[in-house]
Amino acid sequence: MSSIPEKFYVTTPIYYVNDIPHIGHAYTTIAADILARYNRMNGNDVFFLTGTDEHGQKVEKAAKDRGMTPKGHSDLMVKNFNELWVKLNISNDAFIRTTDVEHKKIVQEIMSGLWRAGEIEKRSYTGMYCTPCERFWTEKDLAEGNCPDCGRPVERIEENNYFFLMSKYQDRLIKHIEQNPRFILPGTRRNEVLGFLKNNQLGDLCISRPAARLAWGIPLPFDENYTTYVWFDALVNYYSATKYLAPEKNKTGFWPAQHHIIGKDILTTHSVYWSTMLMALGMPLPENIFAHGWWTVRGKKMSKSLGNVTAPGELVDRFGADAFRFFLFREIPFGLDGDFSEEALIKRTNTDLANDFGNLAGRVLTMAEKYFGGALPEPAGEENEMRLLSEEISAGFDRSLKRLDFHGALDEVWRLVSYTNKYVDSSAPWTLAKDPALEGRLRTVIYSAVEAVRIITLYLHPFIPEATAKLWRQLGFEQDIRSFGTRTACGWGLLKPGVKVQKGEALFPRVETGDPAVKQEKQKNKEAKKEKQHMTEQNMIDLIGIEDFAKVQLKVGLVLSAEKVEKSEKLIKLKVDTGEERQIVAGIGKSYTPEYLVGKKIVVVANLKPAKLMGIESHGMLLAATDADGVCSILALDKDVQQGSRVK
Ligand code: ME8
Repeated sequence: MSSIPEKFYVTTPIYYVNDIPHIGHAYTTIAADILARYNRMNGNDVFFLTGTDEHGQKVEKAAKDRGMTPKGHSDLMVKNFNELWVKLNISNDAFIRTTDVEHKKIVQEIMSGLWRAGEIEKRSYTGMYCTPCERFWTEKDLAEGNCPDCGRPVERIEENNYFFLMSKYQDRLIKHIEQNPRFILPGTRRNEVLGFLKNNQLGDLCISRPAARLAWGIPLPFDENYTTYVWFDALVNYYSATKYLAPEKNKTGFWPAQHHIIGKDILTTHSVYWSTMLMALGMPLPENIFAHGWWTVRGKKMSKSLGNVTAPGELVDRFGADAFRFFLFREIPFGLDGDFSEEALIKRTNTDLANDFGNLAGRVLTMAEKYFGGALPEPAGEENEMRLLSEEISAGFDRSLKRLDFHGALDEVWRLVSYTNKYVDSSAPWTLAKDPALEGRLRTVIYSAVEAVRIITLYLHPFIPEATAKLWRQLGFEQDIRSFGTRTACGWGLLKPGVKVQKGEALFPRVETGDPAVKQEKQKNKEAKKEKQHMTEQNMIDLIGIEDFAKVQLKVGLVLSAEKVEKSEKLIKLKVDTGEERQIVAGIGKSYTPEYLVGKKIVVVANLKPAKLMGIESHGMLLAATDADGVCSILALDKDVQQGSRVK
């Protein structure tokens, strides 16, 4: 590790205070926490920021519904976030609120600067406005007359407003994304943004709301009849916090951020609005924006009306913060969507934490106590393979965390967990202990197993801080685990023979499924299954025989080229190689950019009669699924299969 501390600035979105925090909010915040802890352990100068977004119509409305002032409502809601972060062992260095006086002042300074520099213009504007999303849309953006994001009705509004001249930065932004492959991650999200920017004319951004319509926000410094658009105010938090909330020793030196961690829902505002705002201000862009995937609960969107919003605080009370934190990052690769269920959480806790890791730590410490009175024995030799594995993991662990591949980092650690479990089983210290001639071997086995547990403990600390801090003390360390670095202290042999180790209570007691709460969860799952079965039965009324299905010829197709059909929002014209070249017109333009599709292997109905869509011939049909929320996903293949192959 380099001895010069590097600055490491990581942020989460600032969450709206119109709702209570749920698993999704916890997810992003834990991700940032893991990175912050890992960087602190390795001697970097860390600033980890989270906070709340308190202005705008959503919050004003939520407060009104409760008969409160927006500020009073926000003060109460902020408590929910802060309490949850304490419960989850979130180690944020600061908590920003957009109602902070200092933040408001900085937003106004930035606004004035942009106004003076001619980056903002006043114009008359007519647009379709979605109140819940606080966004204007053009008519062609609308989905069947409704907001394309939330599906709710929009209102036509005409008014004078101020516009940030975002459009002029389009080419520079494309270049920046192309030249900085890590700027937007994962790669699929990067391609999405690039596709969008290359295929659409970027508009200017309306950054004001008439104060008469929306008073709850920061007044425009150059026109008091207007309030700053909530996103313009919110995005500035990442910079303003460095000015008044950053740790004293590096005040003002933290910008630009290393990582803005966000969910995929707010990728455009971050990658397009925020980046162009920074360009206009002549400020450096963040190094990376990482847009992670979406959590659902039993396949459904979390929503109050569906009654499936699982409160993370309750899960922590029942299963512990470590189990919850671990589950979220062990279960699903960061970037992909995931489905949450208590059953899966319990399974992970019991297998990985209780059995694999907890048991291993428990039994090696018990044996050290039993055979050596708790004094770590001097090994008679070195276990080279184990040492090499622990060194190999160190590189892999670092590489993974640099890419925010938490899942990959845990996979690396689990290689050592599995290896050590097998090592203990096959070395059978209980047999060695019976034969005094094998005492040297017994010393080597116990020392090596305890040393491996120590290394694993250190790696896991950013993920499961509570249990690992306890275990660290059981391993004989007086100094806090946080003062050891994964890069330096994970080297083999740091544990000195003679040190007193001791077994404590089980770190991860198995979750017994006889627990009434667990039973209740099982019951819920049963009901969900039943409902699904019922739906499937309903869908099976029109049964077809295999001979009917055989009439449909499905083939693998390679997309050779794709382009939008003019004057259509939905249609994309594709040239596809299905063994023979054909033209297909598909209604997937709202969900996919043509660029994304080129080079993809898809599934095509090959023996469909040709049809004309908006005057263009289509020879076949591409298969895609669309759910109740309008999310559309094309059927692609998970292995590379030759185009033209039959799908049966
Ligand atoms: O958008 N799965 O705030 P917000 C995964 N105030 N992550 C989820 C999630 C889910 N189901 N639901 C929410 C805002 N999240 C703005 C941000 S930033 C300058 C302003 C997480 O309260 C995820 O990080 O709606 C998502 O981007 C964020 O919460 C949205 O939080």
